[in-house]
Amino acid sequence: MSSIENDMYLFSEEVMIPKAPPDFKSGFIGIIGRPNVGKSTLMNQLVGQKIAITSPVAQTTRNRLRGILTTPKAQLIFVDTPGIHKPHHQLGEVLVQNAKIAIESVDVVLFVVDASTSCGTGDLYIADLVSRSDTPIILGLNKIDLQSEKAKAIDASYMQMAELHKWQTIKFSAQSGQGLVELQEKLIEKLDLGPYYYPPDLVTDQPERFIMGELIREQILLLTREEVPHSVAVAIDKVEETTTITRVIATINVERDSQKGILIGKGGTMLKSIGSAAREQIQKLIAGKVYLELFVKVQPKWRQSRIRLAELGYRVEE
Ligand SMILES: Nc1nc2c(ncn2[C@@H]2O[C@H](COP(=O)(O)OP(=O)(O)OP(=O)(O)O)[C@@H](O)[C@H]2O)c(=O)[nH]1
Ligand SMILES: [Mg+2]
Repeated sequence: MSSIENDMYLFSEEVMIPKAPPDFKSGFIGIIGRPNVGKSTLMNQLVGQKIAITSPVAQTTRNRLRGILTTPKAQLIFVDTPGIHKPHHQLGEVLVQNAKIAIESVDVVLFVVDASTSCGTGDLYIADLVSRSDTPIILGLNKIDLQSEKAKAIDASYMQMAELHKWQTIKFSAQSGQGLVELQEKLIEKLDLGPYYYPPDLVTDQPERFIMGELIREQILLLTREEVPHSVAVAIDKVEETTTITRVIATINVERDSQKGILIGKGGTMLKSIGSAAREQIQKLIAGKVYLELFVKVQPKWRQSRIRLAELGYRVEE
């Protein structure tokens, strides 16, 4: 970033960032937790736009994603991470490695747990991991809308963990929005004075192409079953904009012929359903008409190969 005038900074070739007022706060907040606890749902709610895909299937998120919330007082940059779990293959290892890097590189860790069930070994494993770093930690109890009469016992199981590590706690529902204003306030309290890192109206650092690929993958997660979802990687091959329509061509990579068969479905019905649902989502993203063409390709063992993972857009750290 280079200084242009006293009150503006050059962010990219076209975008200028205003200089923040003297009492402005900013910083990076890592959203960490087990798979499926609602990390991506939370980030989408906080920034007010769907930038990360979500699904009832564990291990939905694959890359660290930034979501940006700018208020008059502060700029909060959320880093959504893949759920931390015991890895079984190279992709799993890359995902967990990415989450660990996030813990070290942020100003605050928001450790999210699913408060519709009690604290489990997966949470304790992460507690141990995050407590080894010097980054300040807040424990966030999510899904309180699902809490039943057992709420007290459930809360106590998490409070015990928080007291042990002297962590602040906060309860909320990423889905209903309950408690999120308080969460925002608490996070701002933890941040230091700082500049705008991004233009105030930007909500993510991800290019549109990446989100398009994710929206296609989301429909695959929602519409197919069993081993297919985790064997899929989507590559956007082409985006052509005309004045009336945006043409998107994408390839869905799978590992086996059988998965290709499931994805295409009888007479192409499955691929058609995925395509039309994804097209609607992409239309919302770009606020315009979309023509989506999908291809399915077998790439044996892409999850085992670090080179293929990098080619498919995963951050593979040495
Ligand atoms: N009832 C309820 N459901 C929620 C809440 N937050 C998230 N969910 C649901 O929980 C499921 C998982 O949400 P995600 O946001 O994909 O979870 P994640 O932690 O990002 O999962 P990974 O990316 O796999 O690590 C989805 O079906 C969400 O709709 C909540 O506050 N209440
Ligand atoms: Mg996620």
